[in-house]
Amino acid sequence: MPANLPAEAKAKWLKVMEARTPEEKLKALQEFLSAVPKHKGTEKLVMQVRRQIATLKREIEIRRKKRVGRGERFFIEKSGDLQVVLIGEPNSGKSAFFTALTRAKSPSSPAPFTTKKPIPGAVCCDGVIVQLIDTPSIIRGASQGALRGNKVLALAKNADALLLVLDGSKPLLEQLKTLINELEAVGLSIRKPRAIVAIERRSCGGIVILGELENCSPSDVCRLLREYRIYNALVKIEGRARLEDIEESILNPLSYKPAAIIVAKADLVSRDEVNRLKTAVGSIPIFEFSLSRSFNFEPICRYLIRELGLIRVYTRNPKTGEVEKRPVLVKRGASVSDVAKLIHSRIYKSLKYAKVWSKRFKFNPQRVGRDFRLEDGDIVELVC
Ligand SMILES: Nc1nc2c(ncn2[C@@H]2O[C@H](COP(=O)(O)OP(=O)(O)OP(=O)(O)O)[C@@H](O)[C@H]2O)c(=O)[nH]1
Ligand SMILES: [Mg+2]
Repeated sequence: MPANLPAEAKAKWLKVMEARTPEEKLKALQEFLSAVPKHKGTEKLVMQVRRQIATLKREIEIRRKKRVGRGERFFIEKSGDLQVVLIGEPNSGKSAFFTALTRAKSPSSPAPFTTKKPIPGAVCCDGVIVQLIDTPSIIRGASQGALRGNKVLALAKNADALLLVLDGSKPLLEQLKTLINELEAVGLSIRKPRAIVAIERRSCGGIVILGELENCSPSDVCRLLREYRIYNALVKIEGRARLEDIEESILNPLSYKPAAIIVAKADLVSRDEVNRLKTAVGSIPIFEFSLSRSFNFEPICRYLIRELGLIRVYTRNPKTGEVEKRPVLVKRGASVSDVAKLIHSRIYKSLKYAKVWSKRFKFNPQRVGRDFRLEDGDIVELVC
């Protein structure tokens, strides 16, 4: 223990030593770290504590996964094009929202915890079928298993996207904070990171970096990884990563889960509350829902598709000229042959060219080759 630490930090260190469970120890270490002054003299200590925190988080996550595996299963098999899970505190209005949008029924009542199990339903938007899942409510401590919240969070992890349902009759930011904290505790972030960094540890081969760096060099990254005793790894970067993004992915690896916010019971919400929420969430969209008004799901669907990096491509039958109402969802940047591969291996193999109808063309259709990159909303006729 360095002698020059302030008394507050020393007292917090005692708490670390007294901690009995990994969760207590993690909390105590985090509090200790925030009490340590950050300067050259404490650099090593800070690094060491951060490493301990990262290891503990990994251990807790492994134990939590084992716990989730026990007892009744909440898992719901994916169907349709996207699986979207509702997450919210008790009585926030999830089931009322779910029942208004889908043909499935999920009882809604003034008593909290009415929903006991996840319930799937479906919504169709522009031909895209979204599987919506109503869930039991979560409370603070859900990630630690409170009221089986860990199972609901496991559903969130498996989903393609989330809708965070906030009760419009209650303070909105507090609810959002609880939901974000619980999601982050299981490794999910609803904020789009500047860069997505994945570090795959390997047994040999040194450090290999795939992707772009900003304000740092590959040797800075290697030095940083060595400080965390990572000598062999594949570092995959989507976007442009700074050194702090790489460090964050070691200390607190969060995976991005696209999400939108639903302010339910909008008939009871205060405009000030909504404005405060808008300022706080930045680019995450907010939609207001009330049982007394109709609701359009399409803007949500379009937003989630975009955030997931997908595009909708509609196929046209060459014989009948009919355009399929259900689009094929493919990764942004997909080519004509990627779509052909999804439809049938025979079509993929014998594909000669395609005709494409697109908003970006002056004249439609245009004849294009296999490698032509498609865009959202394009209509494609595959010619074999
Ligand atoms: N005024 C108003 N009340 C609503 C609205 N939507 C839901 N409620 C009421 O809010 C209460 C809770 O709604 P639920 O849909 O059951 O909420 P939940 O999030 O599913 O709650 P649990 O599953 O019990 O945790 C019910 O009494 C609903 O009638 C709304 O738009 N306006
Ligand atoms: Mg419910």
